[in-house]
Amino acid sequence: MTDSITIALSKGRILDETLPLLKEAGIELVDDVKKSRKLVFPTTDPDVRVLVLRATDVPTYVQYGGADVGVTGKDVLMEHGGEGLYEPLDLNISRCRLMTAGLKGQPAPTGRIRVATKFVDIARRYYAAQGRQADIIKLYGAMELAPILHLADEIVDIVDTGNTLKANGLEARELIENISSRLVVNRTSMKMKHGALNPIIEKMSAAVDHRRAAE
Ligand code: PRT
Ligand code: MG
Repeated sequence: MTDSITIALSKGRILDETLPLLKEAGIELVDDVKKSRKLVFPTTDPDVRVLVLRATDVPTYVQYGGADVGVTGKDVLMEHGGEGLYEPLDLNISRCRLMTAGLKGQPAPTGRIRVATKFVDIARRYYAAQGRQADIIKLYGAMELAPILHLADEIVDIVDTGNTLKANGLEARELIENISSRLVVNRTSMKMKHGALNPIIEKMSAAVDHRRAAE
């Protein structure tokens, strides 16, 4: 029992890119995740099971040992803080950028500004490090609306192609961080289940390298 492994995956876009990597590490889900309402999935390895969670809950599950290993975005990890977690592997998937953005052609006013975001801690740290005064407004989605409706001067959000910003009359301003999904491991599991975890980490790492080489 000690060496059975629970892996917490992020549902949504990250899941689609994680499953092939896991497969290359020899772990395949028995059921079709997309069609199932299950939260816990058995795999082709009887000692490995998979949880499919909201991305923001993955670091929490791994931190408290509800899962030994997890996959989630660096943005989510930065906002969580990463306590109790090792981050041994950059999976190089679901890449995007965490940026500030605002109305096109209208730079933020000098002095105290309002910033709308779901990344409250990241935004607070970023503006403080810039020496700019910012009141952070927490939103859970559709951040692009905030500048349009004068709720905020800027937003902090994920940008990939930039199409969403453009479609809403916004433009990206400053890069806060380049983002990709990461493998995270519970600190205690890393010590106690080293024998079972190491081959998984190594095989996933090899799969990532193999893909990088093909890029
Ligand atoms: O719905 P929920 O609140 O749970 O989260 P979510 O919808 O953000 O989850 P999901 O499944 O989209 O995955 C989120 C994770 O994927 C993030 O934590 C990132 O690590 C990663 N990721 C990669 C992205 C994107 N690319 C991305 N483009 N997350 C979100 N977007 C969104 C962005 O928020 C914006 O609305 O796509 C839009 C921007 O895309 P472009 O191409 O128009 O610039
Ligand atoms: Mg979504």
